[in-house]
Amino acid sequence: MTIPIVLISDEKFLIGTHTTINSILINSFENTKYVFYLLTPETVTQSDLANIFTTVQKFPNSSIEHVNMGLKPTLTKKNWKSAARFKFRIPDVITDHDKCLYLDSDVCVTADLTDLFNTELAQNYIAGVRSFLIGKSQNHHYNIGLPNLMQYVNTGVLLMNLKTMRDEDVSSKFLSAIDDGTDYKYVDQDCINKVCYNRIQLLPTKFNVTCVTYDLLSEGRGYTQEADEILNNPVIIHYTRKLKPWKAISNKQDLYWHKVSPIHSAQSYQLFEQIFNNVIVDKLKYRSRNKKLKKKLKYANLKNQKLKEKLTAYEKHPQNGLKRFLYKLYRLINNRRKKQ
Ligand SMILES: [Mn+2]
Repeated sequence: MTIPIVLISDEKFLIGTHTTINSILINSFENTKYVFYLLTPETVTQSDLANIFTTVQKFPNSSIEHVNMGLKPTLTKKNWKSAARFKFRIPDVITDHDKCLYLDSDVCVTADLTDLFNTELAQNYIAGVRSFLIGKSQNHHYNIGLPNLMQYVNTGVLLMNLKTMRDEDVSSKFLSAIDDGTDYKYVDQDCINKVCYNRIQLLPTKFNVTCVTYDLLSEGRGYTQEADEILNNPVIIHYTRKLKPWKAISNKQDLYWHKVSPIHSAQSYQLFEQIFNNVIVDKLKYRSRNKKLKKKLKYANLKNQKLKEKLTAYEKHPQNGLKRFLYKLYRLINNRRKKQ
């Protein structure tokens, strides 16, 4: 089974793309062939992509192709992500396939994607997971000119019916939707949902578990029927928070990102997890003494045993600045220095 997967990234997001791709590869079945298409603006060079290519080459079943999309589109709206325009062009760019999966670079995958890819699309343009946004703003459909939000999907994970979209020139419809005078809140997501309305198939929530979904369900709210499966066996986790998991770690879900990140060694991850569990889960009640902690960490190197001992002493770390603390740890594990 060959599964084409489309990703879009600029130079800043490549760290996410790399982990997304690695998570797919390490969880794939033996006979699944992934063909990645990485769409970037022209500012992304071959050397920026060297690490990602090296990762893909470790899996002889899979391959990756860099698609230079030219200039970064100019932003006419504040909430308009430049990558979105590239997303609209996918049906016209990926002409070798009738169907593909599109994934954001802030998702990670925990299982093989053959089942998801085999979802029958019939005449629908796309399949996606219903957005939890629905609960947050009741008038959203009215604002974007839709009768309801029953099929309003999160566009970070999409199964795309490329053939039908090409036949009906959906790319052009996306592009004209942007400028139809509507005041979109989530520009690309709104345009895609608007144009595809009535031609959208819903997927089980486990295929796009966003931070919002995760938080709601772990608090015992939301769809209860699927809750256990979504919380314990999500197929795709989507880190929708502004603070991405490669910038800070604040919960268990963020920790999984680091488990599948190609940057870590298994050992450093284990240590990381151990510290996380000690620090976050048990020690939240301790008061803040952040400065001292920072000073200590500055001279530490997590990879050696001495530091491991030192870290036991850090358990009295602050509740404030928890994210910073974990971020520091993350940097130390990777021997990264902050660029000044
Ligand atoms: Mn996303």
